[in-house]
Amino acid sequence: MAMGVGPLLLVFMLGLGLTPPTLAQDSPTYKQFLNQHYDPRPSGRNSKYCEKMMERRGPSDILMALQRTHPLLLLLLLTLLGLGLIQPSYGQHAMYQRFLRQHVDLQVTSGDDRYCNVMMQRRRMTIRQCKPFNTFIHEDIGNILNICNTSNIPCKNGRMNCHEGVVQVTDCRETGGSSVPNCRYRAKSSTRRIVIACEGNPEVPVHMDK
Ligand code: PAX
Repeated sequence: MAMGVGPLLLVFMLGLGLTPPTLAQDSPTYKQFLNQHYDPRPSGRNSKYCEKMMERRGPSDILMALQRTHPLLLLLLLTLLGLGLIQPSYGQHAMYQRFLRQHVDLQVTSGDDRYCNVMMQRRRMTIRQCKPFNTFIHEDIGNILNICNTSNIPCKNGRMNCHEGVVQVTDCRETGGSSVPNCRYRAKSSTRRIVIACEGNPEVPVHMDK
């Protein structure tokens, strides 16, 4: 049953030809490149798109940490993911982080016009344009997360992932005649009903609906 060298040589040549692309596709550098520079379906080419994508795809600590992680740890991570014991979602995590940045301030219980002027700038909502309206919630994060555990109600866009609760807030509304970089706001502090959209498992807030 002697096998000629021909077939072996063919397998060897195919291996040479096929292996590099496969390795390249698995390469963390290649994946990072795709994450940072590739978007097959852009939702727009304006500043809002850039801001959103930079937030979602910007330097990812998670990705970099993964690249340094030992393969066995990665295997463990994948096993846990497979078993459904952990369910992280990078996009969702970014949306939750954005919600915290834009809508949560535990430092105070109410704010005046000056508060809005400072906070809207500090929380990066006055970079390319003055965000017209924004609510800061002054409530423990546990209380805010608990709102996600209340019954589902319809959101403005018709989705059924909204929830309501009563919290202390400062609503910041842009005043007429204000413009970048001197965005000016009128504050209204109150204890009021808010509606937030939540996603994930466990559910976390990702959008302020009312
Ligand atoms: P957003 O930009 O509307 O939504 P905001 O707080 O910055 O929120 P991208 O990828 O950017 O499109 N979204 C949802 N995700 C999950 N589930 C539901 N139901 C849902 N609805 C929207 C942030 C992201 O959440 C997505 C949405 O597509 C975004 O993802 O309010 C305008 C802004 O004013 C704030 C909230 C809005 O900014 P609008 O036009 O909806 O009335 N705002 C509004 C506020 O701060 N306080 C308020 O009381 C109200 C009414």
